[in-house]
Amino acid sequence: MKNERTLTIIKPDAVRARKAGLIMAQLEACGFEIVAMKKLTLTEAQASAFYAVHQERPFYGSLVAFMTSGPVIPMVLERDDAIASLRRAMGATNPAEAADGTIRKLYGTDIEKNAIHGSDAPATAAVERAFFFSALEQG
Ligand code: 3AN
Repeated sequence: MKNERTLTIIKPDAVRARKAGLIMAQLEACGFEIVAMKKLTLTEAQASAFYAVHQERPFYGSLVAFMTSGPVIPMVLERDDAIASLRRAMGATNPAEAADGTIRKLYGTDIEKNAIHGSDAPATAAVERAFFFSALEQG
């Protein structure tokens, strides 16, 4: 889809490791425009709500604790086929299985602390963009 938008989050592990700038540069080199961006620390309630789809999974509590452990940098990204392109640029959920050169391979630590989030479908991208950014902020 032309000029598609998606939501990414630079996760607390990558922010803490001061890799946010490198990740943004890599995303821009991949052709993404950063349409909106902010830095914040999620509350437990906010992280629980964002990952509600995973609430029955055994890793949910740990994931929420990780995502609230420090600041995150959510961004709205735009390019053609943004959702699929971002998933490719991120690499597999488990950094050990991610392709060489992908963001998770380069900056992820393990399957939980994997540096970056990316929406997985148009419906979730719309919900996740609205979770962090108002219509005004997204232009
Ligand atoms: P992705 O982020 O690649 O779409 P999801 O949606 O399956 O992967 O998982 C959401 C997040 O939950 C992951 N980014 C990761 O931080 C965490 N996660 C996924 N699977 C596991 C697991 N088996 N153990 C711990 N954390 C996990």
